[in-house]
Amino acid sequence: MRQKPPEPLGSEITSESLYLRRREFIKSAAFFTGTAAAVGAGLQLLSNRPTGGDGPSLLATPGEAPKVVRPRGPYDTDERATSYEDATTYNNFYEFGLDKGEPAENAHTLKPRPWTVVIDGEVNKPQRVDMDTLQSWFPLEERVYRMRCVEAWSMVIPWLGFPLAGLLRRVEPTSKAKYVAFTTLKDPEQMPGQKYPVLDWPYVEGLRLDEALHPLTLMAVGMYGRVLPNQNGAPLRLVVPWKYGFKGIKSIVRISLTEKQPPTTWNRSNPREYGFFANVNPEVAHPRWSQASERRIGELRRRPTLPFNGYAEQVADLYKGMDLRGNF
Ligand SMILES: Nc1nc2c(c(=O)[nH]1)N[C@H]1C(S)=C(S)[C@@H](COP(=O)(O)O)O[C@H]1N2
Ligand SMILES: [Mo]
Repeated sequence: MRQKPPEPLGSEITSESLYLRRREFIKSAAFFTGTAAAVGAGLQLLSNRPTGGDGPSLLATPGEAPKVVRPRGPYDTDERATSYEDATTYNNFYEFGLDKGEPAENAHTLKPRPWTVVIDGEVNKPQRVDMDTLQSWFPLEERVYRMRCVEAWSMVIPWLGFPLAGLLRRVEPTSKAKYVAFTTLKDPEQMPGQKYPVLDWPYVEGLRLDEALHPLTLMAVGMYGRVLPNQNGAPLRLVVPWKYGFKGIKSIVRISLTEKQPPTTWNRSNPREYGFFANVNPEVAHPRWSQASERRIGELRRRPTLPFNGYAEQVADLYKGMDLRGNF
């Protein structure tokens, strides 16, 4: 008998009983067989890893000048980047398990190449494109962004990617296009967590078209100068730095322009707790915890959470006249 799925997205102040029920679920459902062995092997691999990661470098292809742009201003920050180790071993990617360490242990089953991305819906030029071709259309930019999870922890991550706006302009949205819908791969063989009804699979997310066209909105293919690790959403993931981390959908296979607001996974799972907009807002508490402060991974003291995660100057205008409490 399959047990009831656990509560969605626990906070860091998840109650002990909830924590235990989650463990129980994982054990009873044999969520991942052979996990213990995999943990041992994974740790050994990690300890042999040079600092800065083990992925192929995107920055230094021999014989080729790196085509990486590093824009400044809001696309950069003086804040210290989270360590590569933390950013790649403390993850949310429920397709590979519910605990923070599980994606790093389990995501080796994901095959990020070959990979096809479909771009369709309200566009003049629908595409079905190979990932390498898609990536070749744009110069890579390095952008150092804060990332604030709805669970009240945060990181600073140097991403490599290109603005979503460039991709959207290339496919020419029609006048009917008002939203952009994103879909993660659905393949329980590659993503074993999809064998369990923890969430409605595949994971889906969405943005209003003006949010998607905002210059801060990034399609990431790498981080820390390297190819994106599987657990961070290889080969293509969304990064929207002024919104809670769950908007940053991983391992994308489809981007559809739509007339109507598309469903989003966490909103579907618990509409009282997770809205469509999910803009970082210290004044609007999650029903189970405050959003006024956060724990920066790698730091001891909590720090205050900033409106729009510190990007208010760039994005507040998108929401002029909107009630940000109702539209949380
Ligand atoms: N497909 C998919 N995308 C996802 C998630 C997920 O479970 N599945 N988790 C989200 C959440 S809650 C967060 S905080 C970020 C975490 O990204 P990171 O692991 O690279 O830090 O990914 C987001 N994207
Ligand atoms: Mo999150």
